[in-house]
Amino acid sequence: MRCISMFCAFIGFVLLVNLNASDAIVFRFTNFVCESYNKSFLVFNYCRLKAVNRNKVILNMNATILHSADRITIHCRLFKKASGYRPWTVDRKLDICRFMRTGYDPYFKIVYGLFHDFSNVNHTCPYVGHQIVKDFYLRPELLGLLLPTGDYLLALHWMFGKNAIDTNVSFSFVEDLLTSK
Ligand SMILES: *[C@@H]1O[C@H](CO)[C@@H](O)[C@H](O)[C@H]1NC(C)=O
Ligand SMILES: *[C@@H]1O[C@H](CO)[C@@H](O)[C@H](O)[C@H]1NC(C)=O
Ligand SMILES: CC(=O)N[C@H]1CO[C@H](CO)[C@@H](O)[C@@H]1O
Repeated sequence: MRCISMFCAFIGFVLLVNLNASDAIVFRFTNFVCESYNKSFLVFNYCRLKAVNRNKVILNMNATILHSADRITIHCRLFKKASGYRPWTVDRKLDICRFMRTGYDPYFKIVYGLFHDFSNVNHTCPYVGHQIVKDFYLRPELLGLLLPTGDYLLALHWMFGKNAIDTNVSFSFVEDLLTSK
């Protein structure tokens, strides 16, 4: 009897973990805005989201860099929505060329880990030509349970030397063990 109830508890645990990793977590994009402040340097051909189903939204981006870029910094800020977006724990500046050589920043490694399979930016500097992010969606299993439930805005301000661009991505992350279909 004891073995059977332990077995049941184990199966229950496995079911809970599986449920937790799929149905019970909603992690999806809600908005995506791109802006280039110097269109002789970089143009966005498109930046868009597409809902595939209720829980899956894919992100596509195509930008063209017209002059080879080898000095790139990025300012990453994460905001959490609570009657307007409030700054939330992540506010970092990063040297992209150094990051692509050494992976030196553990936080940006998480962000990069989420999308590098979906993009052709997986190489060291310089960057020139079409920069593509294709059919990128958020996979909760890669983020673990680092974030509390909520709506977020990840504001990425890029400087290519003196040329600036902004890519702002909003997403929602909802962890709810009691959700049923
Ligand atoms: C825009 O970028 C081009 C190409 O890099 C550069 O020659 C030009 O000076 C930039 N314009 C401004 C206003 O910074
Ligand atoms: C990206 O946009 C450029 C310019 O419109 C186009 O030539 C290229 O084929 C596009 N690439 C993809 C993968 O959509
Ligand atoms: C810089 C970087 O992230 N390079 C990776 C590109 O993708 C290959 C294969 O997926 C990895 O092995 C590299 O580390």
